[in-house]
Amino acid sequence: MPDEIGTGAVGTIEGLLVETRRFPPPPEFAAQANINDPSVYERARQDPEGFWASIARELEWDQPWQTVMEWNPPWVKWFVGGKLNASVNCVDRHLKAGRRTKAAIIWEGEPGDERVLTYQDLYREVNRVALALRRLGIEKGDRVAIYLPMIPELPIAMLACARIGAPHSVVFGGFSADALADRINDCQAKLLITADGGYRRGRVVPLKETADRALDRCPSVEKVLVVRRIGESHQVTMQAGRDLWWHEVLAGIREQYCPPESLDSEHPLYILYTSGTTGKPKGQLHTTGGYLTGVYITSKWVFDLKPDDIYWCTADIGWVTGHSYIVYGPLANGATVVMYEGSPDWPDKDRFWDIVERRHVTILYTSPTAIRQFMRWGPEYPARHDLSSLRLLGTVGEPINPEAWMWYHEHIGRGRCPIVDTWWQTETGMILITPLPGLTTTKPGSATLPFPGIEPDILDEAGNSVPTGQGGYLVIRRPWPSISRTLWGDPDRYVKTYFSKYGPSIYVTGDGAKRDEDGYYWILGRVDDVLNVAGHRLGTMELESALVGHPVVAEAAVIGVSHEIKGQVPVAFVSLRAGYTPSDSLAEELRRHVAEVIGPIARPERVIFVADLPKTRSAKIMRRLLRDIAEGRVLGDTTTLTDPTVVEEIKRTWIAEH
Ligand code: 6R9
Repeated sequence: MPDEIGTGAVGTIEGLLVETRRFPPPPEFAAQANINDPSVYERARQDPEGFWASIARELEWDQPWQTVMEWNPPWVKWFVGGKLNASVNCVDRHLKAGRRTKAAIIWEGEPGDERVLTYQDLYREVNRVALALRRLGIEKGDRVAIYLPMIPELPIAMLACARIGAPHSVVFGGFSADALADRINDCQAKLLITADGGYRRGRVVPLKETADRALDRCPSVEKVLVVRRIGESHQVTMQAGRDLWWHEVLAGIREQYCPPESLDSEHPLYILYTSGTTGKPKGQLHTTGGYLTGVYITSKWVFDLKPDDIYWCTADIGWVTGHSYIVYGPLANGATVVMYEGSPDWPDKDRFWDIVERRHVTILYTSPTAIRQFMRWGPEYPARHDLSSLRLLGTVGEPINPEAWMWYHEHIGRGRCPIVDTWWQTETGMILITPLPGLTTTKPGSATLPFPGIEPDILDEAGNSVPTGQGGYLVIRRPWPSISRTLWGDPDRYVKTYFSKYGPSIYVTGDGAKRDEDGYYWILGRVDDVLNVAGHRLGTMELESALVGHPVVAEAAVIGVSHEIKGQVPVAFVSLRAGYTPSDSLAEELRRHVAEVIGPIARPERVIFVADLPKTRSAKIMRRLLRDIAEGRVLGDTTTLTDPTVVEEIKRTWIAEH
């Protein structure tokens, strides 16, 4: 979630960590992989537009496009003149292809209830909800806000919106009333779809009550559709004339079929807000044809989706990972997806492994934050379960520290499964830097190579490509089909944020990266997370990986704190694995360890032991808040944190030690 990128800092980010382990694709995996011909890279390089067009042709179009790509930097359009519908591609198409009785969604609620929807079931529900939306006055182009827990009605509602051409804006169910109201008001949604509640760690999350508080200041919302997830035990207030029960509205729908809108390739599919570290959230606008092409092919090639796979992405649909890799990508491939409502430690810390075992999950996609949490809980939880159904593992969301990668490989993949470390952003819509599991030799901690057709580069301040091994700004030099087209209602901010540092044809990601001698990419973290020690710009990522590489450390966050002489010095916040206790000698040992692994300039000035680190609900460590604490500032926005008490705790520790 990039924010405006500072242009003041000069220098380069130094990549110092060296990783020598290599994991070539297992031969049996490579032999059966959807993509195992390396010439695909060259083919895409020689004719990127032809490459993307050949992929787009695998989708179902009502009308073919005239122009593959129209580029007036920074503005781009894909498959111009083509018409299609995303819900037809994710649902109707599979009925014709013999997948009527195949499970589309295997859903598990936190309390243990379950629902399985075949493609036929999904088709029926999407059509009926689309008809209901039309009956409620929603027309093509109207925005629909969705604030739901992880229940089947969430993907159903999204696909129903797509069917009638009403862009949806999904707001993560953990967001506050203020965050919800800001998003609804920014996109001027006409309808809100919510639920009486959802389950999280055995408790009810009162979504309707939160929505009611938000709606007090959302004049654009005319109607609210309420799904009954909890029922009798959790009463909600229904406002007459505004609020309607989902099941009651659907009971009144007699027809079975809602003709899909035939939409321009560039018709808006959805708006999804990225909460930056400053300023108001940015409404990333994704459109139809290009987005679907990108998520379709990355799902097929990166996750190697096969007809018999049981694919589970553990993200919440409220984030882009859920949009692209629970809903649109896998369903466009006719895959079976697992969807889980609740927390990984409910009723116990082996819930994920229990789901993998019972559902015979073959492909698992999760985040480094989750993996580090599992490491901390200990290998005994996965060890209780038969995980032999797994054949491929993926991660996304943050740089994965090599030690977390190795743990995932050993304790979850049991040494057998390739790991795909996928780098991408809400803005990019699809995975851009990633291994292809049948082709790429992986190195723990590297997202490896650009996906075919993607042209990244790493630049210094002046815009020159940096030499091998040196860090710089990660950019993308040519458009790809699923790039966010603009920020809703704020095109100037779009240009300023992504297309001003190096001119309008170069997309600036906001991440730092380096390339090694094999051309592999190593993401060094957000450029605003770098520190500058005596003129050396260091990515926080490498210091953190060095710390996580020490056997006592569960998680680490490193920040730069002002220092009279050196400019900045690294300060490390560290949480320990179960069974270890903080001590001065341990702090000293960790400082020495970092100096040994990376070099003396990286030695943390201080190591502060904490119970937990502040993380956003999209599983990213919020280093900005740690900097605020360390430099004695008033804490910035904390509404996106998983657990706001964590920062208060750290603040107390910090003050006590000063
Ligand atoms: C998909 C998603 C985007 C930011 C991105 C980067 C970080 C994501 C990563 C990764 C290193 C990976 N990020 N995947 N860093 N390796 N494999 O997370 O989107 O929420 O918009 O965040 O996440 O910093 O710029 P989003």
